[in-house]
Amino acid sequence: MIEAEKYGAQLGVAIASGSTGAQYIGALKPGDWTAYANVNLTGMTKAEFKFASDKTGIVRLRIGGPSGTVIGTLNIASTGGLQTWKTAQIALAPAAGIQNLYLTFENAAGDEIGNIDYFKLLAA
Ligand SMILES: [Ca+2]
Repeated sequence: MIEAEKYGAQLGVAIASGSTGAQYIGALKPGDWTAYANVNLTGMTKAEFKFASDKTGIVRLRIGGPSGTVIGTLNIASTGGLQTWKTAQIALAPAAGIQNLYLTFENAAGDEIGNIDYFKLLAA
């Protein structure tokens, strides 16, 4: 599991913690990003995200940079609130080896898209 708030670098995001004490990233606006260095993608076919949102939005998982190749896309719909957490799995495009992973965020109106607690890469 990769805690979203344990990034190595970021632009524009904030770390917060909820009533359970779990930390997460928020203030996820279009153009913002987080980076996670040296993640082994060999054999990984899916990713699971834990998130909470009161809006719709898109999270893209990229390799190499904030404009890098997209290997997975999570479409967020409102979970019912910014502390109403859900998990969802997405398919990953094949990408082998140790890579620098980035999360980027999109919302058509330019709004913040919610909060992310963690993501996991899954081999099956
Ligand atoms: Ca977390």
